Amino acid sequence: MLVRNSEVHNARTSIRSVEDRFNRNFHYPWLFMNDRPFSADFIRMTKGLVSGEATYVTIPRENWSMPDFVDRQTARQKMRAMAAKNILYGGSESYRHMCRFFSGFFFRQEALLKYDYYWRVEPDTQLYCDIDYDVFTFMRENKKKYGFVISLREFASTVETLWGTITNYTQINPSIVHKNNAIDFVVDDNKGIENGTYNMCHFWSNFEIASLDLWRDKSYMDFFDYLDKSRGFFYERWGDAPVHSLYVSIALDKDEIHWFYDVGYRHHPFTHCPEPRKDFHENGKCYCNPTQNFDRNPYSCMRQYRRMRGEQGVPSSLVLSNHHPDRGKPT
Ligand SMILES: Nc1nc2c(ncn2[C@@H]2O[C@H](COP(=O)(O)OP(=O)(O)O)[C@@H](O)[C@H]2O)c(=O)[nH]1
Ligand SMILES: [Mg+2]
Repeated sequence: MLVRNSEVHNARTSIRSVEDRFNRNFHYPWLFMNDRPFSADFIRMTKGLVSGEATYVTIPRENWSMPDFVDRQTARQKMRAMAAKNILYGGSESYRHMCRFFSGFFFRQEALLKYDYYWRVEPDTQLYCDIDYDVFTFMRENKKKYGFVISLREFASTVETLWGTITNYTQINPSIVHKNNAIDFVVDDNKGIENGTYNMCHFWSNFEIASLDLWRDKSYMDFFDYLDKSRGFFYERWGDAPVHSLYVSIALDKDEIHWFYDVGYRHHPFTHCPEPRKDFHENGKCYCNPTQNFDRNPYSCMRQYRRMRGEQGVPSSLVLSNHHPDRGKPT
């Protein structure tokens, strides 16, 4: 969890939820990361909630600052212009450090080096369903590298040149494109990388269960480096969610991506609530309201995800029919 000291109570909400629904049976360690040293109070207020070991990490300055190749003045100007257009977090420098950190640096933190998988947890989130299997074992045994719960559209004004930058990169490095890729999740009409444009779909990265080796791979680190040098983390406001999602959609086998359909989850303002009722609600497993399931919302990208999976033909209002491929997986 990346978190500020001031968010301690929102952090506690999320920790309690992950512990109650999952970790009380598994006791996985928690790692808290912050660009400032954690306060004694933050540590006192969180240590007692976790059932595994807790580690508190201060992020090195060089992973949370503007690199030399970014011009401060230009960055300031661009931020002011985006703020004037009321673009979400358009004027925030710290938000940009956060997005760049999740895109390029969290997985390099020394305290994470000994781990193979992580679950990203954000403050003020809720889990609504018991998760009674080991999600990390699930990832390993099923050869999954990236797991998500909610997908949706990005604000185009935050990533104006991201797609162009990435397609320049794939032209220079065509070998990063996997032959069984998930491009149809991010590009409509079967157009592929060369002819397509980005449809703004991405996995919502405030929840991620993924392989750390996915990001530690030279293939990703070179990709990140290219994006970083093109300065869009500061001159635009590239989010870690589209950066992760586009890489995953291009460079992974689509079967290495997993939709954690069974995880009821909320991060303001959206909820994923598994359906149908008889499987998830009438047996006491979940307590969210299925009618608030974001997957039913036209702004959700589950339709594009299902299309990419070759599951066309299901009306979007019934996205979550009984045909979901991951139902019945180990519990
Ligand atoms: N330590 C620290 N954490 C931050 C900062 N900005 C954002 N975060 C964390 O980064 C994550 C995303 O930030 P959040 O404010 O939730 O953004 P949103 O979910 O996109 O609205 C959360 O885990 C925050 O606690 C910051 O300046 N310092
Ligand atoms: Mg958040």
